[in-house]
Amino acid sequence: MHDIVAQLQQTASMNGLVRLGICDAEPFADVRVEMNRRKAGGEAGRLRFTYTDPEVATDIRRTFPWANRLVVGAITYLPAAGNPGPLRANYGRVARFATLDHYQALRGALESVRDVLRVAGNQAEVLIDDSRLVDRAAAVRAGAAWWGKSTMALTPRYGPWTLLGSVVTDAELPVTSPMRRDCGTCVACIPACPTGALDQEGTIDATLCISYWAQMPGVIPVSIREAWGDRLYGCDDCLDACPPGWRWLARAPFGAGRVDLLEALAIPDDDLLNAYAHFYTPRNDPAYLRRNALVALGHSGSPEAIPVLAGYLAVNRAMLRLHAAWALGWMGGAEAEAALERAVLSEADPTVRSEIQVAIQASAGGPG
Ligand code: B12
Ligand code: SF4
Ligand code: SF4
Repeated sequence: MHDIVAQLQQTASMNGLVRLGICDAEPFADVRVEMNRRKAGGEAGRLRFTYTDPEVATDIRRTFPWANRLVVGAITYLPAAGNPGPLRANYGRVARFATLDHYQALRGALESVRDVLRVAGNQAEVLIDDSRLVDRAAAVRAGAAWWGKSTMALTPRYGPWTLLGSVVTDAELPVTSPMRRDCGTCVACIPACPTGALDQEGTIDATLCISYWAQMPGVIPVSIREAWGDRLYGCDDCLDACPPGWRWLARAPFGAGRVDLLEALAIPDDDLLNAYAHFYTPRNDPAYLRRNALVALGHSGSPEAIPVLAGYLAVNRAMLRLHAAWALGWMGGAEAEAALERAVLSEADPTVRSEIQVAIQASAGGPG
């Protein structure tokens, strides 16, 4: 038995996993209670994934009745994912977990772990970011990480900069102990969150989280747009603030993970979707990538961005006209105001029209 554990550990590290732990497959009853509480209180918003059915997500035997163990792996996407550095005109930021399809490397590594188990005659399946398992709960139980107040699972040396996945198996493997660590008196992530989504109890109101809105359909609430900054996808502020990850983060090269927003807004739909195929884009509708880019451009746009935003005041999709109007209002100035004044004359949609009117007021007070 110890031979196979040693083999699993060796396979894991040879394939780039920074941590491997093993836990039992009993239901995560406390996680289920917390998920149902958040669903009932509205803090899960319109999240699907694990929230589609918390009973299933917190009891792996509902999916795999033969499950005995979860072999949990963590991979780090730093330093390769880089550090976007300070704001750059007309550029946006992608959260590091999504600068590339880092899940691919995790999947490859866990498939190798799975194969070791299968060759030894066991059943084994890989689950990553799957609606049937809460990855962080498994990682914490298996001693691959500990809970942070940001709700991130933190791993020694790498802090929050990991992605997590599991191999579920019927093998009777010895389990690893959970880590005896916690955040102590640190609360750095809580004020670092630009929207106040976190609290000291280690919980999150997803409806306030920028990362949530970057992957939700519909109109982004104004308060979230204002806090959005130059993000195209995801948010790393609570991770950046987390001291256990600082030394690892310091190795990341500056300037990586920046996206030319003017280009993103100019290219055809298919090219845009292909460029960001590894993002979770609602309904695979490129309009939501454009929506995010418009809000980001409102924060990082130079005068060169104004004609591009003005062009979006004339597109067919009301949702895009609305966000373009907001971005022009947020940038402010005479040129933005003139574009909005022209657009309001022909705008037929009452919601967009009133957004344009608000933006005209805002732009009049803007930098110019
Ligand atoms: C839904 C989801 C989201 C939602 C909701 C997040 C959330 N916290 O629930 C949104 C869209 C907001 C999101 C954002 C992000 N996500 Co996400 N997401 C998921 C997903 C699909 C399910 C998460 C889930 O079911 N949570 C259930 C709830 C109940 O868990 P929890 O929030 O962690 O709550 C626990 C803690 O609060 C703890 N707790 C309770 N009380 C207390 C008290 C104290 C003092 C402490 C310390 C802890 C504590 O117990 C709670 C219950 O167990 C998982 C993949 C998966 N299948 O698991 C990825 C996952 C969690 N996401 C991930 C990532 C990388 C992110 C982002 C960093 C991406 C980004 N850069 O934009 C952000 C981080 C935002 C944040 N602070 O959480 C990684 C996290 C890796 C890690 N090392 O933790 C995961 C595991 C994906 C993966 N396979 O690697 N995500
Ligand atoms: S990802 Fe950003 S918005 Fe979401 S909780 Fe963390 S800091 Fe707040
Ligand atoms: S910033 Fe501090 S409180 Fe927040 S998760 Fe990291 S160690 Fe915990």
